[in-house]
Amino acid sequence: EDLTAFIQAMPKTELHVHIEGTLEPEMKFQLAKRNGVALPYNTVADMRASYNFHDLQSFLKIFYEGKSVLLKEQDFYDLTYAYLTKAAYQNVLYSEIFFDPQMHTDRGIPFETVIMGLTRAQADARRQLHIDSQLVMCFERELSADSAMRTLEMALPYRQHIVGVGLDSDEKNNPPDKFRTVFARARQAGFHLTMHCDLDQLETHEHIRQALEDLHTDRIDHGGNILERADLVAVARRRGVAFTVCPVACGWLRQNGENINIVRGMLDQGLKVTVSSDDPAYMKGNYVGQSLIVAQGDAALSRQDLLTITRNGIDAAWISAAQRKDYL
Ligand code: ES4
Ligand code: ZN
Repeated sequence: EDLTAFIQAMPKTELHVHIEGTLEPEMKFQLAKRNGVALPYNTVADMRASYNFHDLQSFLKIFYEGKSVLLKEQDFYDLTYAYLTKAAYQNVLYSEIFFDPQMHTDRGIPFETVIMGLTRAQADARRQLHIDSQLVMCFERELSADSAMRTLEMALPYRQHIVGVGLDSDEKNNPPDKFRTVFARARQAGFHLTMHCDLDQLETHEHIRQALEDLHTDRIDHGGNILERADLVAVARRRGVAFTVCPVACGWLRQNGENINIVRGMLDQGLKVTVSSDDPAYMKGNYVGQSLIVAQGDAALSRQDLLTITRNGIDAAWISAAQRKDYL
C-alpha cells in the first residue's frame, strides 16, 4: 500500500537532527561568499558529488569541512531558520535539535554567538511557522572528558535554552563511560540525557550497555545493534528508553547474511522507536518526511505502525505533560 500521502499529512516530531548536518550546499556557498571564506569546490554539483562516505569516520571528515562558513550569529540563525522552515512544511510540530558547541568554540567562536543565533531562529519559527523546538547540546566524544565538562559549564548560564545533552562524533574507542562524570553533572543540573550508539561500532553492545546501565540514559540515538542482545532489549523496554533511528543513514542490521530492518525489529520487540533524519543535507536531502517514507517502504510499515512511531515521538519528547497532551 502506498502510504506516501498519509505520511506527508501526518503530524510529526523529530528528535535526532544535527543542525550542522542541515547545512545545504547552496547555503554553504552563500555563507562562504558573505564571510569571504574560500571553499574547495566551485559548484553545488561538485560539492554534492564530494559527499560520499562509507563509514562514520569518512562521514565525519566531510561533515566537519562544512563548519568553516559558520562564523557569525546570523549564520547560525539562517541555518536554523532554514531547517525549521523545511521541517514545518513537512508537518513537524516539534523538533529537538542537536548542536555541537565544541565544533565552534574550538575555532574561537563564542558559545554565546552560537546559542543566540539558534535560539533567535527558534523563537521566530515558533511565531511565524508554528513549529516548536528545543536544543540538545552534544559533546564530541573523541575530545576529552575535561573539554566536555568545560563545555557543560559554559552552557550553564544558558540553561533555560537547552533541554538535554548528548554524545556524538567518533565512537571508536570513545565509550559512554569516558563521560560518566560529565553526564552525572548534567543530570544533576536537570538536563535530559541521550547518546549516540551508532550502528556496527567496535564494542557496540558494551557501549549500549554502558549507556543504559551505567549512565542511565533517557534515549539512545541509533542503537540498532541492541536487537542482537535480548538482555539489553529487556532493560530498554522495561525502562521505556526511546531510540531515535535514522532509516536513511542506518536502517539495516546485517546478521549472518540476513538483513534485519531496525525499525521493524524494534517495533516487533516493543521498543520505543522513533524516526528522524540525522544529517539530511549530507544524506541526499532526505528530511524527516522522506525518512519516514523510506522506513515505511523498507519495513512495510502499516498505518498502525506509523501511528505508533508518531506517538512514540511525542512520548519520548522532552516536553511538559501539558504540552504532550496538546499533541495527542
Ligand atoms: C553524526 Cl550520524 C552521527 N554519528 C555521530 N556523530 C555525528 N555527528 C553528526 N552526525
Ligand atoms: Zn546523529
